[in-house]
Amino acid sequence: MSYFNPVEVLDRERLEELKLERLRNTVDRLYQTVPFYRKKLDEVGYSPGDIRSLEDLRHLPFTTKDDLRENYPFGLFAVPLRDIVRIHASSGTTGKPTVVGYTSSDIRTWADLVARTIVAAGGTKEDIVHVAYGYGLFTGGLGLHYGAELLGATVLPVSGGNTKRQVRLMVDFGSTILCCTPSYALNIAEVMEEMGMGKEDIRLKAGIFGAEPWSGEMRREIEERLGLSAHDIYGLSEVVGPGVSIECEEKNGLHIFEDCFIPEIIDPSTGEVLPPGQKGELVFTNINKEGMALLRYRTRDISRLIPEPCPCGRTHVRMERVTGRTDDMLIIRGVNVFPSQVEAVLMQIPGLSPHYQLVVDRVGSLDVLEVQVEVSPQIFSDEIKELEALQRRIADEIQSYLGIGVKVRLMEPRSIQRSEGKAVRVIDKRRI
Ligand code: DLL
Repeated sequence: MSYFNPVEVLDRERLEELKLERLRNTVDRLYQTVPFYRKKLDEVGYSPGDIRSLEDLRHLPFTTKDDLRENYPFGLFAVPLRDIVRIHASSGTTGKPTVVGYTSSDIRTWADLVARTIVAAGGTKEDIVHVAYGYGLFTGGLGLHYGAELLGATVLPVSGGNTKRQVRLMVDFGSTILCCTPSYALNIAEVMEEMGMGKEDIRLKAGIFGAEPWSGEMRREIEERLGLSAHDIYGLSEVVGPGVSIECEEKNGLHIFEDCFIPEIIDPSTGEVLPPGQKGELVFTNINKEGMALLRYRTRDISRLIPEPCPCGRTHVRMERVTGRTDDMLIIRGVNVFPSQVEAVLMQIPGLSPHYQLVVDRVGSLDVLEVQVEVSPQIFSDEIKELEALQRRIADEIQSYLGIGVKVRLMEPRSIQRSEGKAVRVIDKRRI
């Protein structure tokens, strides 16, 4: 196994010491420098020096997205603005964007984290890293860019969109690592095939895909069509951006870089910390960030921690891939459904394409879920009878796996909008 930073294989005892020291420093510094945190910490009776063990973390207050919005734009920064060298923001579909600031040392730490992820995916300085995440306020493009440069790889800062050009560059320049959302990776595969090319025409060996949930079935489809090994990368702008965690070659959970972030899993309804291995909401505390460090940030992402050691040799704890968020869980007539669960069912049925959308509506007082999925061109030219049989099969399988009745609509090939960044999987008409 190769790794980028020896801290990735630090023995657990020393890692725990490092975490405790950094946690202490962070909390004391925030208490001194961020009025929002001083107030919150005063409310729980905290005084500097109170953190004696990592267990004490659970007595500290949570931070939420609303806290970031209420302190818009720079209220949570822990250093003067003159020390901030970069600002990113996540657009969010409602309300004000959430804003994050980085000092130059934060930018170096972040690049180091991302370099670790590229190495975990098998990358070296010999690679040509094709960055098709969006550049801009979104952290994906610049995040991967700085990490790949620090590693010493050759970076292609293509950004998202203009998919034919992506394919041409990939062929002409011989890109070996593709970084983009999994839905965009499929879009690229599709356009490449339409241009009359296949995986034998490109040199991709690995993909670093994240920023949205995706299923294991989707991974197999991307790996097959692009001829690469796909790695899941996780992160969120509030905490740093991409580089919070990554799948190693074992592809059995994502290593969280604990020298920078302390993860917890809580029960989203009570806020209680759950025992190791249980599923719940992921919470992160920044312990190695100057510009803006968050205490117990509630991500709304659902996962569980995998405490068992990983055969790859990295000592940092793993998290299970994020399959949904507490706020994109659909409740259909009382049953909890995540789009990724529907995706997993759809992708096991031959003749369907991986392009789908879920439309939720309320008819009278009843929630109705319509699953719209594209069929392959061969299926599309089949007899009506066969299409109806396929429709019934999809509805039956969703009923038996997820326990809900759905309406299924088979869509013409290429009729569902393709993603260039984060895919829109759900259209919820109930709120409109
Ligand atoms: O999406 C950062 C990122 C960029 C991660 C590139 C990976 C690659 P935000 O725009 O702030 O930041 O969105 C963060 O996206 O809370 C999750 O809900 C979701 N998300 C990110 N990575 C994954 C993943 C970037 N691998 C939000 N699997 C997070 C599932 C993911 N969901």
